[in-house]
Amino acid sequence: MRGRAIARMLGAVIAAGACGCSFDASGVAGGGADASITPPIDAPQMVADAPRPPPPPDANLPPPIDARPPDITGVAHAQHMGGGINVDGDLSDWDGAKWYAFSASDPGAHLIKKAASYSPSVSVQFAARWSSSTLYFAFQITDDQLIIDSTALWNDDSVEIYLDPDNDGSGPYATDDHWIVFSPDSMCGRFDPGAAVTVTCAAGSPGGSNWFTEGSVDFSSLGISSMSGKHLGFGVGANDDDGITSNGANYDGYTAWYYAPGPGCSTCCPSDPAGEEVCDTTRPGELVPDP
Ligand SMILES: [Ca+2]
Ligand SMILES: [Ca+2]
Ligand SMILES: [Ca+2]
Ligand SMILES: [Ca+2]
Repeated sequence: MRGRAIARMLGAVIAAGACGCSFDASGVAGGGADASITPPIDAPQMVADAPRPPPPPDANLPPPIDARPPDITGVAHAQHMGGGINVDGDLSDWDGAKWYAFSASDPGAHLIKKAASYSPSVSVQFAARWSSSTLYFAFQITDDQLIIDSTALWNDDSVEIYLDPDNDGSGPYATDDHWIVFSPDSMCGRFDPGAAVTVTCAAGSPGGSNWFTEGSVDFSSLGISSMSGKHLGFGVGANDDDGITSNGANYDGYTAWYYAPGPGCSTCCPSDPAGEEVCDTTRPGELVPDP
């Protein structure tokens, strides 16, 4: 189940609504290889760039913010919003946000299919903002079938984020690295082995099988004091349950907004040789602040 052991499943799910709950989760456990998973197809390829000489050292410059150079194709900008966002399932306070989009049917999408017969059929728009104390995220999901019938949030229609606050991209999840899932029924939870995070969420639907949600994560629970000057390791994924696998017991397709090419961490995801952002921090992109 692409690195997601059942041991993670319970206990870390909270009913959200803007409750500001803090919660903990059981640790990540490895599992046996899942032969039913089709390897990712057409992982995006880096375009080689001509090597450039490093700039001369400048004693007046601050040290690099992080160890990993930003990749323009994997960088999302979070806009500053002094008054913050009201996490109430009403996206009107996201007017003017900078939205990013990805789809399971994008050419070259990093797509993992749990069900061999899965037809790529989910697309996501997301945006991020930050205030003096909080990171906010909003998601708008277009889907052909909305399915919520499992205990584990990722086995239903859901979206998820990956946060590596110190952006070291070191591979295995450390205590500060987080995998947070948001569901269409205003549930959200963290399923990484690290320290607890404070997360809230509230979802809604414009009709049909489409849905949206917004959520918040407190800086203090991420070990940061501000987004100013920060580059966070950051990724977004979407789980699409279309009722195929075990009549909806499992997700049917997963796709990521950005999946860093390269060998990844060979030992981070024992149940998924390809490596996944839920267990390998070398895969996500970055979240950077707009002033
Ligand atoms: Ca709102
Ligand atoms: Ca679908
Ligand atoms: Ca399900
Ligand atoms: Ca679905």
